[in-house]
Amino acid sequence: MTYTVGSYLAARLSQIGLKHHFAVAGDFNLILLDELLTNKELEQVYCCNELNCGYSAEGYARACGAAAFVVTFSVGGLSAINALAGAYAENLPVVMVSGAPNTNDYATEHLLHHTMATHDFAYSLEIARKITCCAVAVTSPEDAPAQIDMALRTALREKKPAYIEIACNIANASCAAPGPVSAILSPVPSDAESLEAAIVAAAEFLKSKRKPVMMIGSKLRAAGAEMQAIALAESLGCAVTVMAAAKSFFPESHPQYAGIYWGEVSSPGAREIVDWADAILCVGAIFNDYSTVGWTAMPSGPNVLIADDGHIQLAGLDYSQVRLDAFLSGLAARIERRDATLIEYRRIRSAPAAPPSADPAAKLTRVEIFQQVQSLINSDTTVIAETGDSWFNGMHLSLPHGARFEIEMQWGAIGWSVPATFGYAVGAPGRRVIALIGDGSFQLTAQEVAQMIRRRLPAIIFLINNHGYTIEVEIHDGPYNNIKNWDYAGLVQVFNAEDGKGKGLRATNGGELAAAIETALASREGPTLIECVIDRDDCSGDLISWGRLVAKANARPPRPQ
Ligand code: TPU
Ligand code: MG
Repeated sequence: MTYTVGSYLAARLSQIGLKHHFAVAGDFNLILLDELLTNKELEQVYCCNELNCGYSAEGYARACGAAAFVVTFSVGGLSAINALAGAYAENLPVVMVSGAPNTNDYATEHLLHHTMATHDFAYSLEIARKITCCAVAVTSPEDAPAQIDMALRTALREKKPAYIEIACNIANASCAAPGPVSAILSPVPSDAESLEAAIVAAAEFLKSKRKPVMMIGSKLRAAGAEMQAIALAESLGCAVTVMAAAKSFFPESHPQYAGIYWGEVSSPGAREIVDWADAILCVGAIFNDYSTVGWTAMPSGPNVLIADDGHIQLAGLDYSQVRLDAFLSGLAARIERRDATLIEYRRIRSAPAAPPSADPAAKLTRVEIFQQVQSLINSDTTVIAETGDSWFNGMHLSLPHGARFEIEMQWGAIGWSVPATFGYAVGAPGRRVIALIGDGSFQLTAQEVAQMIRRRLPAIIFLINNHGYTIEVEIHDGPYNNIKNWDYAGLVQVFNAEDGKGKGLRATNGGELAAAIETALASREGPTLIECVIDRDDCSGDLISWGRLVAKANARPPRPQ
């Protein structure tokens, strides 16, 4: 078989396990798209715009471990930058492939369309360098295989996005055949001495403690160490709390699960048990202003052990080039049982009282919505929670074994969840994908519902219409938090046009919501959007408390000079 630069890229994407790539066409990438289409193992999936295309790939990477998307030069690529930087923040290997100008036009007096009418064509690559772990421009078929391999290898190793720009007249040029895929997939091993030293030091540290607790963070999945974290937890026997951004990365059905740790807005008992502990094992944690609730809940000091992929810190010691999976499983084999925090957690946790069933004709409330959403969640469900009160409402959902939860808490860009739901559903067709989205967020990327309709994906979108940017209202209110209302349910009809099977429904009371959910479950040939209409001030108590503390952190005056 002979290869072109484009079919080489397709072969590599397929070899690393992708079955799809996302795309928006443009003249600089059309030949490349043709070449990608020659690979029958790889399906091309289209999006309405490049930002959504990037988020779709980001959602796909959450389901499948990696993703790729193709855009045209500059006008496409710059739109997708937000999603690419988001993939960096969220530790997802998303590869953005951009078409690029004909090589004959570089370093000439020519001006090109889709540029700023200057002779600089390098700015896309330069911007990409800032927000990816590897950015390459392919302008010769001889160099293409090595450049493509380097970008894919770096992205997969670092769990960060990469950028590959391919000149439009190179995409179908002949190039060498790919070698073994292990050149891209082989992992970087730990430094054996550092690993051993880190395990010995951590085992000593734990031996000197009576009440250790584990805290699971969102970098655990990227490190591929979820099973090893369970093994360590079981060997230690302690309580295991999970940070909000890592919900579902440690199973909530596990007997040692001790709730969501999120400072003042933790689930019952989780904050108390962390405060009570004499050692905190932070595994893949990210402590930022939001996760520490405006810097009010930041574990620090000599009792904290920080375990990240590539990096272990404790008691004034620092070990680098240590793989997290190897560290956790190595440590699990060397420690003594320390279950005091689990016993204490079971004493202090107070199960939240189940709200009384609402009159089906009573005006819809947030509490009623989430009670009904809860009853939908089974082991095949993935919940996707958008920035807004959906973050806080989502935290209260209890996940049975196998259920997954996706949240974009580090990047926190509203609008992410509509295309991410689309991408996730493309990547995980067997799962029930449920999205929780506020009205304000939905307005940024609404059109991607059309692609769910096009591919007949039965995702269920709960669009919470509280008539505004409520999360911002709770941080700081003003006229800018009011938004134009839409007929959200009616929008689905617009997207259906002549051939779509999507459903748009509106619920203003519990009875209507229950009926809408039944319709959604029976609907296998397209998405269902359920607009849930509630009062503007009907938000979670956690959002109010968190918003007050975040506002306080934002309002700190400048330090005196
Ligand atoms: O439930 P609720 O009302 O809080 O959610 P909704 O209606 O989706 O409103 C979200 C409001 C919001 C804004 C405007 N949350 N964060 N922001 C700031 C923001 C602006 N632009 C981007 C791309 N991301 C943001 N987080
Ligand atoms: Mg809203």
